[in-house]
Amino acid sequence: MDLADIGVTGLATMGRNLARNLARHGYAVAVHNRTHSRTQQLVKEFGGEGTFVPSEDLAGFVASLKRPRRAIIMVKAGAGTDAVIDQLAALMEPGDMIVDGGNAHYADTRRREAALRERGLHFVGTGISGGEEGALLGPSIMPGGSAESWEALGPILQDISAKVDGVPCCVHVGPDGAGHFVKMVHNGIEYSDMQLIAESYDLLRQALGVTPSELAGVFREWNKGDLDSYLIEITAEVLEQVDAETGRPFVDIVVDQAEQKGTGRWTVQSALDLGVPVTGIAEATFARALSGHPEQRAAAASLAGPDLSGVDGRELVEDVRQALYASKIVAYAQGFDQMAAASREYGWDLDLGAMATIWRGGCIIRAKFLDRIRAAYDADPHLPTLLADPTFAGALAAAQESWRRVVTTAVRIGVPTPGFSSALAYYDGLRRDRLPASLVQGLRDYFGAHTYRRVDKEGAFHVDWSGDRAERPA
Ligand code: NBP
Repeated sequence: MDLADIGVTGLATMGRNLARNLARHGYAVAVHNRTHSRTQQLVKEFGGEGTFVPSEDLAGFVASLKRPRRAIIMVKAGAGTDAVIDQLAALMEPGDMIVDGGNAHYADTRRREAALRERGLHFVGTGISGGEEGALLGPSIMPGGSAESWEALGPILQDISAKVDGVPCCVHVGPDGAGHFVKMVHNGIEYSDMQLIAESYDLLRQALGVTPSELAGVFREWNKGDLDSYLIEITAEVLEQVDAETGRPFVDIVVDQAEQKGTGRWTVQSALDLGVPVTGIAEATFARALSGHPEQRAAAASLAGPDLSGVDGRELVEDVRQALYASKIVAYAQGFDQMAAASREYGWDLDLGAMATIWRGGCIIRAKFLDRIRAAYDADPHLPTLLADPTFAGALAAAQESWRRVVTTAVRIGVPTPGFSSALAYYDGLRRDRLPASLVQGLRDYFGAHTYRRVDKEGAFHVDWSGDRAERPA
């Protein structure tokens, strides 16, 4: 039997397309799936695209791989992944590599990497973005794991990844769980991007009374400027779609309850642990949660609201464009802060500019905008916040009047825009000279003797609030 260069186990949508991508690039690909019919189907339908080496069981799959072995797992994240890792690890030898390309939680990846390292195996938790089409035509790939495994896997992964200006959308992100962490934040930012787009659509439709297909034209126009991105492009397509059965706009026949698979929630949970305010991602996650409570929405439907009329539509479209761009800058700044914080916490030494580079193609948040983020980190790799980069600071300055008008209008006519509002609050919070956190500290010292620091001298202090109210060093 010919030995395969690399293997894929788990041949549902993603695994099958990844295997085909590898085969189309000239690699001999070992293929396996728990239910063998999927493997047979793949070879039957796409066998002509390259060299596939099918196996009915995992032992055969492992035996068909060249040493050191490279096996990619593409199964449903969770217990299934642990089961497959255990079975593979039992069949492998020191130096072999197990790649998990599913959407695993980075903490699971850290645990799995440490356990397999003990056994001399490389475990490479890898973020893969781009959905079904990306997996086949070139995804953005975010591998973690050891430097040694990157040497053996990097060239193959870069080969099958998306390319922008000839640059592969794949770098070695960092050790252990770094790849899955970065993929998680990517997905969190994706939530935020979509929420901001949805708010733009909703506000313009409610305020101006325009049709979805008219708004498709607005998004198409926006896609020619600063907002040029995959998500804006497909927003125009979705808004233009008409339901064949009813003749109504497609967006009006879709149940308005957004689902989530959990990566947005993970991003927010991790941000809470790291102490990083990712308000854009949190609001997007909560907005989906709010939409998913029909019983509460029905009960609240008759609550009082303001009059929708009286909106001056002349400037609103451009104002919303500016608000969308400014809020997007904030969302990305927050996501990049979260990656920087995790990098410090886990010792990953993440190259933030490189993360922007590998998201430029293949993935869902691909956008021209990412070139500007990369340039910002090229200019200053230790930038404390993306908002401080001169290009972004200038864009925010240019947008802020529009942004404020949009939030004011939304509040006045009762259209919820949690993404725009929270992004503006973050912007205003970060730029403040003095924050009311000083009062919070005073209250904490009053009721809990939590102490405070002074602006004019070193040390911690406490006021004897229930006694003479004199300050004493703590
Ligand atoms: P699914 O997430 O739907 O998983 C189905 C695959 O998992 C099938 O091959 C199934 O085998 C296998 N599997 C399960 Br379920 N439990 C198993 C077990 N205990 N042992 C062995 N195999 C098991 O597939 P997908 O949509 O192709 O996604 C694969 C991974 O890629 C997931 O982690 C997903 O989160 C991630 N991902 C998906 C996308 C996307 O756009 N869909 C994008 C990026 C990442 P069977 O055929 O025998 O049931």
